[in-house]
Amino acid sequence: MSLNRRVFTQTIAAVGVTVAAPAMAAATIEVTMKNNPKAIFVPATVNCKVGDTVNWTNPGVITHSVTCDPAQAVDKANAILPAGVAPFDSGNMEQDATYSHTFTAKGTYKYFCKLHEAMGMVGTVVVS
Ligand SMILES: [Cu+2]
Repeated sequence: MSLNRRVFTQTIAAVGVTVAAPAMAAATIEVTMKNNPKAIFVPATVNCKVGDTVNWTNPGVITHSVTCDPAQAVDKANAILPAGVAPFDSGNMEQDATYSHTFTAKGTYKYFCKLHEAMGMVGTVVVS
């Protein structure tokens, strides 16, 4: 009986460690929309972990969007989501607008700006 009790205690301790790990350090990564010399996301590629948030800011006077929705893309290669993940879209972002999205599934996300997709205003978020 005492052996079973010790094993039980060790199991609880192990579970405690496992539960504690994901609670640490969810990060927020900043991406800026820039207009010069052309409309781009900076940085164009972001690497993050499950649970992290990406925060986009549009500091300029030209309207942009953060759109990760194949239904709205002219070129479907510009809007890629991991299987089963719902599309997301900031809508139009005027000057000083911000938009945040928390990534809860691993995979590669390709998104674009609805107004400047044809100019190559595209970005990538890789979630590991
Ligand atoms: Cu744009």
